Amino acid sequence: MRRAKTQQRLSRRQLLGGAAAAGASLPVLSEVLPRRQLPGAIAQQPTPTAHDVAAGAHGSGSAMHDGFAGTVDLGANGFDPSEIVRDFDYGKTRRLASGRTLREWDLVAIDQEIEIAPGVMFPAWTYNGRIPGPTLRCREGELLRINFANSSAHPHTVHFHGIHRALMDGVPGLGEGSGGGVVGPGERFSYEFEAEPFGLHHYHCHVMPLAEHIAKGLYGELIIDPRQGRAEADELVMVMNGFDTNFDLANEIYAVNTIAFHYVDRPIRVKRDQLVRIYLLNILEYDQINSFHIHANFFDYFPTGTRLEPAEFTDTIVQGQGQRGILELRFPYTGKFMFHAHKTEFAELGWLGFFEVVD
Ligand SMILES: [Cu+2]
Repeated sequence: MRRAKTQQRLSRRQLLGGAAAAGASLPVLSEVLPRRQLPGAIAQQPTPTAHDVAAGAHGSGSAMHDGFAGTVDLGANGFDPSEIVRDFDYGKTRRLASGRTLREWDLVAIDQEIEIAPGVMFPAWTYNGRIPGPTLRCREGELLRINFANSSAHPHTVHFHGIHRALMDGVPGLGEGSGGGVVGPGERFSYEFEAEPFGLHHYHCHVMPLAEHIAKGLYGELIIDPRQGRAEADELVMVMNGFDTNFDLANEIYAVNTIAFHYVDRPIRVKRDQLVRIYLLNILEYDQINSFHIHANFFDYFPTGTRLEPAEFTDTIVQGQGQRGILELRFPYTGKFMFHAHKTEFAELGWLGFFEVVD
């Protein structure tokens, strides 16, 4: 088992090494172009993995901005990363007798197959039929209630990052006697806690084996806005993730918001000089780090979004799993600007996109 995994990882390194050498003569944007060289390298591999299939699926296209050949059937998936990137779910609110706001959402765990790169299917587990799950958004100090229903064939929970009682932690063994803990197939549980502290948080399933329950797709962002709010901006959600398509405990496909190279094919359009705010989360399983790099620009970085003053002004940040932060930037020039993991292996396997800056 371990040997097979090592071999597959080795073959992936070999693939990338050969590809990089083959792409060395390319003049610009060579970080994308080496993928074009992969089919030749794949021919030498004895046992094609799903990654090989994905890599081989793209042809020798002339443009550097089509990622893989072919397109993903977003309609069949039931979600579109171009919509997810600006989709904030404010739930339903009502005013309690105390004067406080109660904000409520429904989350359902569902087993479903999704296409993560052209022709590459993945047997996913989702919250509300999408990966990442809905970006839950609220304001500091509100009372939050998340009504979770498990429609999957497997036990799940929702574990929120934040400050709350143990019963509301979504962890197996904590609260089964009170209806909490593991939520079995067909069961329900409502998580209730106060929105604190303000910042960018997230939620994910916490059932064992934990790596599998996260890697299958059960995660999403939770944004708690500060009481005073933040400056008006074009706000974007980016969840850095990946997929282990051959179940060897290593990822074959990487992405931001699930679909490999999606924002290469469909760049994120933003306005010149407008403030852009990115809510960035790394939920990637199996790899130790992930990163975000913007070309031809710099951003203010607010780790976890829990302070209103930026901690750094940079063009590259690194996040371990579960780390997240808010990025703020403006684009002074029109044109296309690349963003990608500066873990370049991930960029070559799907975690790469473009902003298109317009007047
Ligand atoms: Cu789970």
